[in-house]
Amino acid sequence: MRIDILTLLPELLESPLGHSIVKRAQDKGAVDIRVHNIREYGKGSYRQVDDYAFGGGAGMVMTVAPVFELIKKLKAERPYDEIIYLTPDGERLAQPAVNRLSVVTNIIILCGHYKGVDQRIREHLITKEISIGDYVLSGGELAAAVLVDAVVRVIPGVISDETSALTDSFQDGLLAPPVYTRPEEFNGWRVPDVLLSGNHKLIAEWQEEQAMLRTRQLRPDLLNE
Ligand code: 6GU
Repeated sequence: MRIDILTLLPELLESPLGHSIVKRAQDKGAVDIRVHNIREYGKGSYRQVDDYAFGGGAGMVMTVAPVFELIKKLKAERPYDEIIYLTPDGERLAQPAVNRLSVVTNIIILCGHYKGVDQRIREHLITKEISIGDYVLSGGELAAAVLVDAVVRVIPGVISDETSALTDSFQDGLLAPPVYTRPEEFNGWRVPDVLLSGNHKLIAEWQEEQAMLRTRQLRPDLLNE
């Protein structure tokens, strides 16, 4: 899978893409992530990439031309399955959409800044608009890091223990059950006996029950869909 991220702040993406599972996935060749600085496609010697909004109002708006040129160049090199714009007014991200994106070949992710991008970019170039939740971030970069992390970890083969990503919270529509590790007792706090029993059938039943209990308690909305 190839992911091209278009941003005015490439530095913001360095650390999230350079560690842990996302880094290992790149090292393995499971994903090829390229970060492009939109400013390199800006106009004039100042490399201008934003301008005042027509009709007034607060804040600068990202201009069409630099984003257009960059997307045109990329599209000439390969076909893209989706060109995603990250914006608080997009469709709220959830696991099913993450899973679908993890099996496509090429995507572009556009990070907006300032007051957003000229509407004509959204109308003519973007195929999908995604939000990561009902709150406003200063720009799309942190949302891009979230989206890429979520997608990359479910690309088949990225997590070595094949079942690991499949047992995440949300993968079966439920929250994940609690987990424990050594020691069996700390400070008088004991690990549930069933997990030490060695009875795999009983353990699986307990985990299912706990997942259901947790979901009913913490996220009943997940059960009513
Ligand atoms: Cl994708 N972008 C911004 N700027 N804010 C957000 C968001 C995205 N998702 C939630 N808030």
